[in-house]
Amino acid sequence: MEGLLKVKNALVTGVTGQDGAYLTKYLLDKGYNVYGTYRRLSTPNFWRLRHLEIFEKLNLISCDLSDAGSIVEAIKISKPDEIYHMAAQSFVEASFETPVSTGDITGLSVTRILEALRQDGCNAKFYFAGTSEMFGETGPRTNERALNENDVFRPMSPYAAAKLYAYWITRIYREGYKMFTVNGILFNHESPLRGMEFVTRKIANEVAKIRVGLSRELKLGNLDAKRDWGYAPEYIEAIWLMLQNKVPKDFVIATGEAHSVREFVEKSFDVAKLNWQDYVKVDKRFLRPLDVPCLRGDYSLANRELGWKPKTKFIKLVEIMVKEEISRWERWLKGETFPWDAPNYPSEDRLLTRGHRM
Ligand code: NDP
Ligand code: GDR
Repeated sequence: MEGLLKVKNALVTGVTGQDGAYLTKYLLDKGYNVYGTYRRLSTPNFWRLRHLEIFEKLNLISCDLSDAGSIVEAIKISKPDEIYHMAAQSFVEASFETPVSTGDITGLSVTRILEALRQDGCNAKFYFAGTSEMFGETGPRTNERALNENDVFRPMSPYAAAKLYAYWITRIYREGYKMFTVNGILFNHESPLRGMEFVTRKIANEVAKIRVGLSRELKLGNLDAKRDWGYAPEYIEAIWLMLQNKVPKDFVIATGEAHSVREFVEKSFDVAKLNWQDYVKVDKRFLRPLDVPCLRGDYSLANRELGWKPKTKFIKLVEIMVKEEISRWERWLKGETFPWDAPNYPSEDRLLTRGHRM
């Protein structure tokens, strides 16, 4: 009988990013035929897929989210049973610099995909990568209350506003056209494959460079912000479970704990056996026009209905990230080459734009 089971096709947008790469590996391991979209760049960006040793195993399709035709083409080529829409302009800070293109890529692209599916009569199940940032100001000032699927959304950035538009479009197509579309409301999830701009990877990388003698300071913005940080590979399982659920439904995925950026800094320097106060400087260029003070998630619905719960808690996550970064820089100093972004990453001092003018 096993030979008669149809191999499922999955279309994953944004396979060059953290979640797209982990999700592709997860689906390949489950026996899926995976089609992944990437956008044409002047220099290819496949280091995460090479790190996970899956670059040769997936089918790559060039597709830009601003280009509806390329989305239609990706659906035609892949004939998907399941679509995981992970691609986005995902950096909150950058959304203040490019609010219009963030609205287009992070928000409107979802309508492009759903409309392409509807017009094609394609029955693929659709996952949208929603975010805790949509809660924005609803997040309490302190971490006494965790947010769930019934809390009100009050976004505080162009990124969060774009995601909220896409969240509603996903629900509208579900209710209006009876399509199987779901919103994951995922809180921050991190890993050694995280983009370098995000605060956890930025901290882990700089602490490691200080440890091996390649840097002397770490410049950060708001140290008081609190986030609910989980381990990315575990969140991928929750994403998959949402599309296996009998009914299309939205779920919060989180650890249930919030910690401040300051705590992440302290624990990271502890792992490297250094005193954080000797190295950390607050630089106002890293402050945002608005910043959500605290986000903590209540994952009990996902626990009850999907059987999902987080395993890796805060201290372990910090340890995984800092140890991996120290090991990478040590290998690099020995002359080893391996798939990794850090050595080519310029100092943020050379990259900042809007912050310089504030
Ligand atoms: P990343 O920033 O690591 O990856 C984003 C992906 O989107 C990359 O593959 C990127 O391609 C692609 N992309 C960006 N712009 C375009 C475009 N115009 N056309 C085609 N592709 C594009 O994000 P994550 O993996 O961390 O997150 C995945 C998704 O989940 C995102 O939608 C994010 O907003 C959301 N999310 C993430 C959370 C987290 O904590 N990680 C929490 C909640 C939601 P390229 O490599 O070329 O830049
Ligand atoms: P976030 O992640 O905005 O929560 O969005 P990020 O790591 O960028 O910021 C977390 C908090 O740290 C504060 N912070 C700094 N942030 C950055 N990047 N750099 C700094 O130097 C710095 N100093 C302090 C920020 O102000 C903020 O409060 C992430 C993304 O993955 C989104 O795509 C996703 O939707 C949400 O998580 C959930």
